[in-house]
Amino acid sequence: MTKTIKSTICRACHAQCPLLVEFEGAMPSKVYGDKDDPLYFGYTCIKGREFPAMHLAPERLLASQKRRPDGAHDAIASDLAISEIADRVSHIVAQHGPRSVAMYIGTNGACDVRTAQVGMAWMAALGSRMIFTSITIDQPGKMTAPALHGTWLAGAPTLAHADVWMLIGTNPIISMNGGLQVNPARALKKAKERGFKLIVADPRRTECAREADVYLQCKPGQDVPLLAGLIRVIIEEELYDKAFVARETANFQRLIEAVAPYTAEFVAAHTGISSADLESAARLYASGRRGGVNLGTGPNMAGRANLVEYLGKSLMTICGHWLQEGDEIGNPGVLINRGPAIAGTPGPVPAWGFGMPLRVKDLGETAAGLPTAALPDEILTEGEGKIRALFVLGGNPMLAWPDQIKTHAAMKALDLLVCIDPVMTATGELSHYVIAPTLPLETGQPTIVQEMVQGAGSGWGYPVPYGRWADPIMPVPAGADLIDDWHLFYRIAQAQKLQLNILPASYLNPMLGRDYAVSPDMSRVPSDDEIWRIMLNGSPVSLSELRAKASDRGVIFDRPIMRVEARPEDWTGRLELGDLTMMAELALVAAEPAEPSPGDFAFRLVSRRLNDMHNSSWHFSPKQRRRWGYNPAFIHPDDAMRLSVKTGDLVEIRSRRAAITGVIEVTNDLRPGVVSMAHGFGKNPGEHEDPRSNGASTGRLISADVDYDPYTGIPRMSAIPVNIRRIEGDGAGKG
Ligand SMILES: Nc1nc2c(c(=O)[nH]1)N[C@H]1C(S)=C(S)[C@@H](COP(=O)(O)OP(=O)(O)OC[C@H]3O[C@@H](n4cnc5c(=O)[nH]c(N)nc54)[C@H](O)[C@@H]3O)O[C@H]1N2
Ligand SMILES: Nc1nc2c(c(=O)[nH]1)N[C@H]1C(S)=C(S)[C@@H](COP(=O)(O)OP(=O)(O)OC[C@H]3O[C@@H](n4cnc5c(=O)[nH]c(N)nc54)[C@H](O)[C@@H]3O)O[C@H]1N2
Ligand code: SF4
Ligand SMILES: [Mo]
Repeated sequence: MTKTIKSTICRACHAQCPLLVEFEGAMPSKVYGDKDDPLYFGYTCIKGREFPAMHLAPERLLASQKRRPDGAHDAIASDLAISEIADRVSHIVAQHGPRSVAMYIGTNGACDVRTAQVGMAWMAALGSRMIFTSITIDQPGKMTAPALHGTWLAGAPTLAHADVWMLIGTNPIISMNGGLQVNPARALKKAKERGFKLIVADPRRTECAREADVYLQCKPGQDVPLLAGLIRVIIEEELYDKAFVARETANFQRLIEAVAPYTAEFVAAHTGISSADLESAARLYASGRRGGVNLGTGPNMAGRANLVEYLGKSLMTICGHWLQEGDEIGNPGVLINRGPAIAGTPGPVPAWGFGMPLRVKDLGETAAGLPTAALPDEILTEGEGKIRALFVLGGNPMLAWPDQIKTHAAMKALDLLVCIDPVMTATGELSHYVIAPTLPLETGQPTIVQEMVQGAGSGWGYPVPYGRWADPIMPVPAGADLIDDWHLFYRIAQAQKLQLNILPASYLNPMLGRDYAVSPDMSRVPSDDEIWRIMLNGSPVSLSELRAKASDRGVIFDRPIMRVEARPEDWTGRLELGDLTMMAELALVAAEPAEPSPGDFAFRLVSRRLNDMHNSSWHFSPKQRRRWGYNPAFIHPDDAMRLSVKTGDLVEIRSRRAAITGVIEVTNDLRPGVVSMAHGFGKNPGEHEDPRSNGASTGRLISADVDYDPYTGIPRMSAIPVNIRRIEGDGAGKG
């Protein structure tokens, strides 16, 4: 059989690594990285190498599904499904108004930018603002903190231009969570060769922690004391950038006073980090001329997302670690327009308290969007404005949203639940319709996702003007009835006689993108080429140029060099170091006791990612299951001894909310007293569960109603107090 090699981009996560796929006939036989790629240098992971095979997986839906009254699903022609859904939505809107229709954009909805943009255009045409995303159950502080602190327009240095970096509760070598660039292990090695220093704080000795110059194995849920302690040392030892603080910030004095209670003793008692280690981390961080701080899901989920990210930004600011006048901007933009590179900030903007209020828990719009953790309440609370229809774009609420029990009740209460998903998921099982989509390697795509994430933190996005287009390399399976995800919303709009106005993805700020929005001729569905032209309308490099120059391999485009400009003399914006809400929260934490009272739950369950799995996606891949098809409950050997358990044993993990069955994995990497588990596993409540085959839902242990953030609604999803006890038997049974 003839062998052909095709080049494409992986989209099993947001990192968009180049893949070379060998085909024997129609079957992908081998997948590897492209060593000659000028930025990724051949990097791939097992999820990416399995990605082409997933397109042909027997579990994949080849037709859309409609739920029968008995709960089972039958195949339905996509044309019919779309017209039935359009009718049901029109009926719901006629009876209850547009607000009764909501949309949830999950990780794969966000990665397929066309679906998110067309979906949002349809919601706007319908008149509903009820758009939710995974950001508010992920790292909401990434959006709220820059609002409270002010965004530095020049941005942060990339890894290549920094001397020092701090990672707190994030492990980008595995997660690609940003900061260390694409091919993070290589980028880190190169930086270390020229003397770059790394500080890592995590209760788990992660892949990044192994590379750290200073590693702090902190207690989970204590990042506020840790960060406040670091800031206090830097201020007390006068290691901060006095000129920058004087020139560019406001209310430094408030910060000085607010961190004063975070003495070395206080920090040691709360975080388990000695004063010597705290000081060496603070001194090392402040010694750099340019640096970055990245916080990940750990600290954002452990109770104080806004404050930890705010302190992370403040730490960078007092050290003057942002890019300064004359510094070169690594990536002036290829598919995304970068804002002006000015050494200044417009100052803080509201992080909440604007836009559309929710009906529940006094929550509303925030800089991170609407609070997803409160969406079940919006569905379950009777009265005007109740949400009755939900569209899920490449997400899986049943295995992702906190408080699985409440989410289950909400999903069952909907008049219409539609998800677009290539497989029958836990959420799909409860859906009235599951729309079966084409997959990324069957349609063309550019490297827009990895470029889009640039706003999320220091070192995120591409460090250089890299771009790539990938043509489809696999045919849609023969006999399948699939649609490109975005067609669903476009065709519902057609059926409802709505005119769409589609914003491009080339502007991160929708206000700036407005001028490039396109109102297509609704009498027909745009072609693939047309929709990408709409997405890239106004982009620095056009779709035609991208295709012409970068179809086989990624290219570093020859873009004019961009340097940070001085701000005008009369500029008034300042970085806010003393936001009053954040200062009040610092005072609250300073009054918290270090140890939980006796009788409290003995362990803290922390979140983590597994190398071989991405959230709840593609868990059936035999290669990705090689090590674990489930989500092990990692604990320290001392804890295993105390609980009389060994690797492979079953335990009950009980929180105040519920209990799940976990499979023990003993590891030296964890801090004692901590149990570490990935999310996205298990089944719906009440279904037959086998912990050794499907794992368990950590979301079931979470309550959305206690210990939640008063602005973004995110409840405690890491550092959850739990108890663990050994159980006998195979652990299979009703969840
Ligand atoms: N307890 C706990 N809960 C958590 C977290 C945690 O750490 N702990 N993490 C949170 C975080 S960070 C996030 S982002 C959310 C994730 O929240 P979600 O995005 O809701 O969940 P995923 O599991 O990523 O769902 C992805 C879905 O996309 C489908 N899919 C895969 N490929 C494609 C495709 O090409 N097209 C389409 N249409 N669908 C596709 C998959 O089958 C899967 O059903 O979960 C959050 N929940
Ligand atoms: N392989 C793989 N990659 C992924 C994903 C995946 O499921 N698998 N998911 C993707 C998604 S949706 C996201 S949002 C990103 C997330 O990316 P990251 O945030 O980098 O996720 P993790 O690798 O879990 O790193 C979080 C770390 O926080 C630590 N931690 C937990 N609680 C605390 C705490 O209270 N304080 C501190 N300091 N640390 C704590 C955990 O031990 C863990 O090492 O990863 C993405 N990439
Ligand atoms: S890191 Fe993400 S994009 Fe890269 S190969 Fe793995 S799954 Fe694919
Ligand atoms: Mo996430």
